[in-house]
Amino acid sequence: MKIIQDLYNIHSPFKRAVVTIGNFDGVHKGHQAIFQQVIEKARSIKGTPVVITFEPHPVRVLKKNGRPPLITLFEQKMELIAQAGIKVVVCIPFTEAFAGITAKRFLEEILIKQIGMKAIVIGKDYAFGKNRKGDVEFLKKYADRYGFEVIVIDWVQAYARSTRRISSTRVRELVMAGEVKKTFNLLGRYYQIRGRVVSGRNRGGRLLGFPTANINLVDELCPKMGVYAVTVELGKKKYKGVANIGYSPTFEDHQFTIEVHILDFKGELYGKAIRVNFIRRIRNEKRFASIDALSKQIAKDIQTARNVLADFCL
Ligand code: RBF
Ligand code: MG
Repeated sequence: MKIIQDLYNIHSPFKRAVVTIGNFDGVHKGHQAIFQQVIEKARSIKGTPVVITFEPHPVRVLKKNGRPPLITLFEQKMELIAQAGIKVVVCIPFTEAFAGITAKRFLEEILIKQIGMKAIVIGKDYAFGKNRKGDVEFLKKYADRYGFEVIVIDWVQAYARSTRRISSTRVRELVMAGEVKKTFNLLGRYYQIRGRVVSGRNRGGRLLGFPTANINLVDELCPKMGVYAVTVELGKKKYKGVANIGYSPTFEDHQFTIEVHILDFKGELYGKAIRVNFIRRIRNEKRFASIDALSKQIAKDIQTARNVLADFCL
């Protein structure tokens, strides 16, 4: 998949571009369904499946204090879109100036001239451009003049109504409520965080007998505090693990940490890139009367995680 950063890097229109536009945070099943339509249409006209997305997320620009934690940061979002089978992603840097572009200019100058759009797939509620003028009705009005087809998707919504609306907001709610198991149905995968292993208090191994890798998160959605069964990815290798998110209230320093104990693992992790998939919530974080009591509980958590993950092929 080709990732094109900014519009000036498009040197010529794509061959019969079939386009969809959106933020696609989380690349959830609703997004995936839209991508499948784009790909199918592209196949039928021997064209190019193209996703147009924005970076940073528009709400971060439009709402001054709004920094909603993201479900997928840029790198993961691109990986997931590529996995879906999209061939080109155009990332438009979202600025206040860009937000002011009218739907008509966006259509004529960007979608038609630069991208070479021959079909567009959009959800029936979607709209782009200044004051959200670029909706389904708008697109249909210009379809003949500019020679493109409008494919409106409403069954994403229909499917969602029968279960519960699939939306990035719903995914965020579930993750923040610790309901990581349920996110699987919306994402088609488990919720993942990515980060680097940073140095912690060097207490886990020494004091408790369970060394942990501490992870720094930037801008990313963090599950509710507590203990989880997880899988861990280090480069190409996968492991089982238990994660603790919180302030370790048994101790006095009250620092927020996301830490993972990797099962059956020995080795140095500082500075390494790490990915953690949240499979099941095990319990709330608690304050223990003694370090020994905490150690015993962690040993039980590890057993719980082993049971939960017993059927997982890594
Ligand atoms: N610390 C607590 O104070 N309360 C807990 O309930 C707690 N549960 C944990 C569960 C697991 C599986 C792990 C790996 C750690 C847990 N911790 C908990 C954090 C522990 O205090 C921390 O790993 C060490 O203090 C090292 O930073
Ligand atoms: Mg640690």
